[in-house]
Amino acid sequence: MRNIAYCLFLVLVLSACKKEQEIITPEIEVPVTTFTLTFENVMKAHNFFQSGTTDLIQLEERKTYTFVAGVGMHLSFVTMLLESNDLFYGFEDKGIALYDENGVALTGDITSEVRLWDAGIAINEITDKGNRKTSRQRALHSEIREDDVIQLVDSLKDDLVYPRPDSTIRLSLEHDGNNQFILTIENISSDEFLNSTLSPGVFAIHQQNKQLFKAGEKAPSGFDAMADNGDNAVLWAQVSEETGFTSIIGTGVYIVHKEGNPIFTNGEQDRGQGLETLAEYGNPEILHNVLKADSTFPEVGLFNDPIGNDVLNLGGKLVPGDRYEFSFNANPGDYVSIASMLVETNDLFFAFAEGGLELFPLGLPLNGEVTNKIQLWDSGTESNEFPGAGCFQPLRNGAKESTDEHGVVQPVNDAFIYPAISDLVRVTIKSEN
Ligand SMILES: [Ca+2]
Ligand SMILES: [Ca+2]
Ligand SMILES: [Ca+2]
Repeated sequence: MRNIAYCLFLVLVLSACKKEQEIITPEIEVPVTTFTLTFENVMKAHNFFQSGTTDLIQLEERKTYTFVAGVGMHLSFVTMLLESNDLFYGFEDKGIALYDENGVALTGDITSEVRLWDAGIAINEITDKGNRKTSRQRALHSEIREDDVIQLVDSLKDDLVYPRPDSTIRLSLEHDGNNQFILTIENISSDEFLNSTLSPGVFAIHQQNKQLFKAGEKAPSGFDAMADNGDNAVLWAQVSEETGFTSIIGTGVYIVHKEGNPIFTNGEQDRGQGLETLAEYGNPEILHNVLKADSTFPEVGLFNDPIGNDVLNLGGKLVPGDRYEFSFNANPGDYVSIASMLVETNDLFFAFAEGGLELFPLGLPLNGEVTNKIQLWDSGTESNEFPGAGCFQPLRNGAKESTDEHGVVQPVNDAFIYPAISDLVRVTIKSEN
């Protein structure tokens, strides 16, 4: 229902005339303006948190790859066995869990997790000697296509003998005690079983429900070029496109106010009114109650009812693609301030610049996109970790005690890289009266 209220607005007319002249004070009715603010999560729901390429690895060579991963994340990789038609190494198709249920990182020799897969692209031939050069394979592939699905070589119904993974490749993991891993891939193949180079490949860090490939399905198109001539460029283009930071956004609080900073002051410590809980856990209740208790603020509210495809129903939190919409009344001279957590961080929140958003610039009600007025703030109450992977961040913190930052509220300024604000949220405001 359209909310229209009216108030009396006194216009004071200052007279330059003589004192005894009567001051005219006409009463003019000025309608209260209703604003609707839309706060949208525009992040891409990436399949992979991090990814990278692996090199061509010759006999007796070893290569290392560094990546960051948080509790709950999995590692997948793919490298073709060049002395074959379309065989490749990987883990089980869901990847391997990088941490156990107690949050302990997987380290040491993980070769026993490696599987030899058939990409289903080419008919397999004997792989015992070095007569399956990639140049010849290309010709074979163009004529004979297996046109089948990815499956473990163990389940193939042919008479060929395939080398065990641990006779050809060795993988190990190191962990720095925080969230950085080093993966080592070593080519240990020999004439005894199969002497083969490992093709340039791809690795990816992802959640449990994401995969680099799927058993029983056709190989992704990039597998073709890898099987043909060890070219990982097509697969890498796909994987890197699907890689990046993504996050839900916490339920938030809004407040209409006059000039000033009702929620925080740039460069000063958090006031202890609930911003810490909002910024660290995405819970705005305490801050909302504190602001609501102050009768000088007639318009204080929560935004916690996403519009869109919130099938996950994460307690009102905002998944990529969804938006909040909320309305409030305001008069000339009013500002609006908001605060809402970027959940895949320790204590970062979205807010307008200090002092809020001016709702009547030049006396006219504000309309249009205001994303460029939004900043990502650090509440200074918890030490920052790698965005999306830190063990004290809400989706991974379990019962762990976080580290107090003893800092001040300020625009985020740490060692990590964050997407541009316009790649995280889109904020628009619409007025009517
Ligand atoms: Ca095959
Ligand atoms: Ca912080
Ligand atoms: Ca804290």
